[in-house]
Amino acid sequence: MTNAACPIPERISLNYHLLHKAKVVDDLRHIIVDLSRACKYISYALQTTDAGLNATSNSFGEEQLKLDVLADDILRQYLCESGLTSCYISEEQQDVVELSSDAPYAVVFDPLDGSSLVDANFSIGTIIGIFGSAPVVGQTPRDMVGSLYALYGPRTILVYSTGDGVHEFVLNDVGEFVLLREFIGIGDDAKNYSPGNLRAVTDNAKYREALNHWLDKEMTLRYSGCMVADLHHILSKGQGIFTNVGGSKYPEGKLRLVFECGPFAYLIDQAGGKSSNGMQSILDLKITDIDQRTPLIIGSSNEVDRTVNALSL
Ligand code: FDP
Repeated sequence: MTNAACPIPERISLNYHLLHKAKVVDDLRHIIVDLSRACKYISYALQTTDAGLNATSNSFGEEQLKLDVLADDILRQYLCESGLTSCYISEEQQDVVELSSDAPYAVVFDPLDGSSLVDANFSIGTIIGIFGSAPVVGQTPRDMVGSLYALYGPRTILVYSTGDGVHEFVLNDVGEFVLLREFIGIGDDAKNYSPGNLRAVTDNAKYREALNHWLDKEMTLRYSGCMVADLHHILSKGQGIFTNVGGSKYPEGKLRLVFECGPFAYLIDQAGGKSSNGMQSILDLKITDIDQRTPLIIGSSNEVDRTVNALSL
């Protein structure tokens, strides 16, 4: 509620936006604000911490960078503090982590997506999905009540949706996320393409054909190797297509449904775009395993349809 004593502020903070624009219930607002505080801390850690390798590997056998572990710890700490999380699933943890059984939300996250790019000083990000109940296994990404990501680039950006459009915030000099753009939209046609797991074209002839189509159409290649940055590019430019499909090395593509594809499918759908695994919307894929991988074709709807068709012919 606004009144004379509380005029509409010049700068709209994330908290204000959640309260007055998205009008989400208080618990959801609080957990999103707490998660944004974790992202702020991660952003700071990226600028000030050694990017060396940690001597451990994660549950999927990948080398964990120190920063991966740190980002995972920071998110856990804020989720514990919020008291609103019954359990969480992190790309850096082997199993579901139980917190307060009677709390309302189950949270899924990739604490540092694209972390192999840290030493090259490329942009990286954090991806988060929020479910209104546990367990997450058995649900679909459509069941989420909110999704957000942070992009750590020249500026730190936070983008969220709670089912009423997609909204973008920038971290300002005093450490507050302030509104940049509301109701970000994605057009139906793509001019940019972002082809992940491109090594698959050596043994996936249909993926090679899809690539040839983009080359023949003289579309513009925009691929950084960090999913958060590459999908933020699509949201930011209002068009584009991103793919990560299978070949012999990664038969289902490289990306994971729970922490990567699901949260982004929710956001892109809210922006008017579309996602598919080649057969159905990512939003309708049942989560059967926390480390489940899925092919992903996502972005401008006409280009998603055309590419799905090309890949299935
Ligand atoms: P990374 O392994 O560096 O964490 O999560 C997987 C991911 O990054 C995505 O961010 C990125 O889109 C993808 O891998 C890159 O895959 P390719 O190298 O196969 O293109």
